[in-house]
Amino acid sequence: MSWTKLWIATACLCFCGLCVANEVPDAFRVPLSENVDHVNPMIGNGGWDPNNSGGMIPSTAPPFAMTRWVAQTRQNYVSMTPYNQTDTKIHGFQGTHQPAIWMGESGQVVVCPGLGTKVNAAFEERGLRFNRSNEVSTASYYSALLEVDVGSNIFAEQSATSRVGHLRFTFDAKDSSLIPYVVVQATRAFRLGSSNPENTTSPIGTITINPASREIAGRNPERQDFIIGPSPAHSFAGYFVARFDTPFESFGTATNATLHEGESARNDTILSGYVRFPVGTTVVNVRIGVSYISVEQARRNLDNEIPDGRSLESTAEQTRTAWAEKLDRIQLEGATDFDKRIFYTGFFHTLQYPNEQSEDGRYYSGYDDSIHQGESYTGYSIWDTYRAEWAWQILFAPERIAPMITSMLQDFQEGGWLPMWKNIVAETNIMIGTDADSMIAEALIKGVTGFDLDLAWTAVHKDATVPPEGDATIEYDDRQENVGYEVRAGLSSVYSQYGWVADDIHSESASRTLRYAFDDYAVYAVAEALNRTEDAQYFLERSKSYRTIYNNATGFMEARNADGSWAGPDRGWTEGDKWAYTFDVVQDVPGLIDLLGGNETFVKFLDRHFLEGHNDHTNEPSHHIPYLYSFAGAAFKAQERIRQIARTDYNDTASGLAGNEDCGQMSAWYLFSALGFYPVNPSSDIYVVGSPFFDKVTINLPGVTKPLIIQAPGAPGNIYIDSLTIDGIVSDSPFIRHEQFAKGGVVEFKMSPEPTAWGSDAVDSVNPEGTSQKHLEL
Ligand SMILES: *[C@@H]1O[C@H](CO)[C@@H](O)[C@H](O)[C@H]1NC(C)=O
Ligand SMILES: *[C@@H]1O[C@H](CO)[C@@H](O)[C@H](O)[C@H]1NC(C)=O
Ligand SMILES: *[C@@H]1O[C@H](CO)[C@@H](O)[C@H](O)[C@H]1NC(C)=O
Ligand SMILES: *[C@@H]1O[C@H](CO)[C@@H](O)[C@H](O)[C@H]1NC(C)=O
Ligand SMILES: *[C@@H]1O[C@H](CO)[C@@H](O)[C@H](O)[C@H]1NC(C)=O
Ligand SMILES: *[C@@H]1O[C@H](CO)[C@@H](O)[C@H](O)[C@H]1NC(C)=O
Ligand SMILES: *[C@@H]1O[C@H](CO)[C@@H](O)[C@H](O)[C@H]1NC(C)=O
Ligand SMILES: *[C@@H]1O[C@H](CO)[C@@H](O)[C@H](O)[C@H]1NC(C)=O
Ligand SMILES: *[C@@H]1O[C@H](CO)[C@@H](O)[C@H](O)[C@H]1NC(C)=O
Ligand SMILES: *[C@H]1O[C@@H](CO)[C@H](O)[C@@H](O)[C@@H]1NC(C)=O
Repeated sequence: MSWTKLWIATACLCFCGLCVANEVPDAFRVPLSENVDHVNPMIGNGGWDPNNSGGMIPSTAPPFAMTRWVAQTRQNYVSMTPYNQTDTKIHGFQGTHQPAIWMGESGQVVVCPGLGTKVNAAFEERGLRFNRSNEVSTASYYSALLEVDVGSNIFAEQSATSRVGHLRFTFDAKDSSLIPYVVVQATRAFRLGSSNPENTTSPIGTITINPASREIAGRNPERQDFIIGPSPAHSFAGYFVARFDTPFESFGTATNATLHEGESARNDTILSGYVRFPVGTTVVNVRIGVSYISVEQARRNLDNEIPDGRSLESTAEQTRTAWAEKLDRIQLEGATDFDKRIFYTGFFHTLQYPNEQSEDGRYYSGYDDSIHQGESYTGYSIWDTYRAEWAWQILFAPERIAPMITSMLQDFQEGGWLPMWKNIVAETNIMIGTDADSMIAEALIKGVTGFDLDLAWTAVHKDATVPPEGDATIEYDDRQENVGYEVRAGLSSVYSQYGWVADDIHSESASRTLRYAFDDYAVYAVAEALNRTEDAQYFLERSKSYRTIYNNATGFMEARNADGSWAGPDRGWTEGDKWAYTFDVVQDVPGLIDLLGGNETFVKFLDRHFLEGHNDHTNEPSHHIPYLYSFAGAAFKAQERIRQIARTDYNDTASGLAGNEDCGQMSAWYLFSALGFYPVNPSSDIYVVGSPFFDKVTINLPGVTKPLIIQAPGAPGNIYIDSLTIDGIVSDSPFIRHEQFAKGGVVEFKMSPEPTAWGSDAVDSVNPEGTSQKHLEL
């Protein structure tokens, strides 16, 4: 018997039934939901480097949770997640706030069990081997068998609510020399960047231990990323209270590997607290409440969300119920298990962000470093998510949309601007443009109410009219440190001087010019929804400024300098190139087609884009491009490309996301595409029809009594559309209005194995009244 087999045999004796690879115990499959069973939280965690991976972690938490819990296999920082497929040891269970691989962590807490003659508190020493073949990871429950020594192990189980982690450790000691203990880490030395592993810093945190209440409480002021944002948030910290169900035998604090036996309070760097349990203790439950406000609030969160006496099974059931409530809204027919794993894991990903930031109706704001009344959200990469992720949330989490917008408006009041990439408690200035404008426009257009319309107008109008500090001289390069709010850097040069963002003054100039034109369209759409006719006219006009960087001589969008000269085809782009960005005009596709030479030329240009390998679905600027064929009378080519991308860029393995998940946008593309339509211009109510993937999809939209049924018999094998009827009315148009299905109904596709002429007469029929010019502004 090999060492490994012996270990497995031991595990089997103690935890029979759990040795079957990846079997979820029945107690953790309540309520029953096949859709939740199809979620594989490992999808998106693999990949050979962060740029080619989803950057996701197998975390346990309910939708939009403030904190997600994950087995920690390595230290996380900007560009590194806390769990990695290649690792063999677990160093604890982390309550993480890191929303995406590109962003920094802040205010986290780690809880690590141990079994031994001495307490291993240091990260490097406390890691325990585990075998991924008997690890269980679901949306609501995670478990792993941690190997201590031959014959001894710890079975670790995890669930969580939004602000409380629930861990259960079952200690199996081969003899009485091994003492069960748990370490709770407040602070660590963290890497300041990925380039230099030696460049670390360690903030001073706090640990207090109270044996009477069986609690370890603490404070962790770690805040990565802060240097790139304008808000120092001086008093920021993550607070926590870990409450155990088992009395302590002894306790102490630790600074890295050094133990301070019997000490009950300390402020220090690389700081932990530890508690030992009586020899022979088998099961220890610990619940860890977290807060951005205070230790007291962390304790209240604990008592509110997982009161004393609640079992891990009950916590997991509550969290699984929350997932089932969402995922069971869509039923697929004609989808394989492989398809369902991609689909429902994608759905799971789209409802993880943004994260709840408020606690009991109060929240800490890093913008003004103080506590406010209200509901708040954080953790959104708006440059990514305004595209389709937000449209998906408007459909499937409508109850959250007004509070999310109200939260952005609070950010505006406290920090002066709507967010761009708000990470944890404040802005980070990452990526370009003010696409929050589009999120507000889309919500208004799709009928969301319950937020302050005047304030919303003030905020988007400021985005569109007030340049950032030092606009004439500060470059606002990607992740530039020690600058103010970036917002529309270069705005002053676009409208008062050149008509474009000058490449010799600002970074990412050409991408910015295009983005600001779109954002102007979003502001137009807000003005239109608010009956501000003159403002609407003005911003609609400005939204055409994308034309200023079209170089007629080369046939591409190109960056320009202040003097009007072309800066070169490879200059001025952010996360894309002249190919992707020449198609970056979703607010006026007919205008773009004209500019590029008409339908036929445009279709040929799209063909070159795909055939020559320029489409890069791993990043957002390409996401809408396959759908553009439908605007030029070549819907069948859109159908081909969409199906091809779904095949090549998504699968059900850890490396199944070809690009970064980017807070749900990568999956939102798949989900909408699978249903058969996509919001190419999110500042509108129009979706572009693609090619539905499945025979039949039944959707129960929240708050809507009638189901939405999308029928496409034969779709798995037949990718082309022969005809479309919506509630019995024939449509020859590859465009669907939000109101055509938002109240339920039947969308029926007839599919074909061969390309058809359907969808070549588009722009006329999307405008059935034949009057309003605005419907042509697709
Ligand atoms: C996982 O770890 C391996 C080995 O250190 C590394 O090459 C890879 O980039 C990591 N994956 C991600 C997504 O960070
Ligand atoms: C990975 O992505 C980051 C952020 O977008 C970028 O700065 C970096 O250059 C990329 N690295 C590679 C090798 O593509
Ligand atoms: C993990 O368990 C599997 C299945 O029991 C076994 O084949 C494999 O060798 C184990 N791996 C390690 C690293 O122990
Ligand atoms: C360490 O990182 C900080 C923050 O990014 C940077 O300012 C500093 O120059 C780095 N120092 C070294 C020695 O790499
Ligand atoms: C912490 O302790 C571990 C284990 O002794 C050691 O490897 C590591 O270098 C220490 N870290 C610091 C920052 O001293
Ligand atoms: C830790 O720091 C806080 C705040 O300065 C202080 O109130 C507390 O007494 C300190 N605790 C210890 C054990 O030094
Ligand atoms: C805009 O005008 C329309 C038509 O008069 C009206 O129904 C709507 O309530 C107005 N909207 C706002 C926000 O004032
Ligand atoms: C662009 O070039 C074409 C032919 O090369 C010409 O017909 C057209 O007028 C030019 N358009 C502009 C705006 O210069
Ligand atoms: C381009 O194609 C669209 C979609 O079929 C059509 O509505 C439009 O009239 C065409 N434009 C021209 C100039 O033919
Ligand atoms: C998914 O499958 C694995 C294993 O076959 C491949 O290694 C990945 O490249 C693939 N990922 C994508 C996005 O297709």
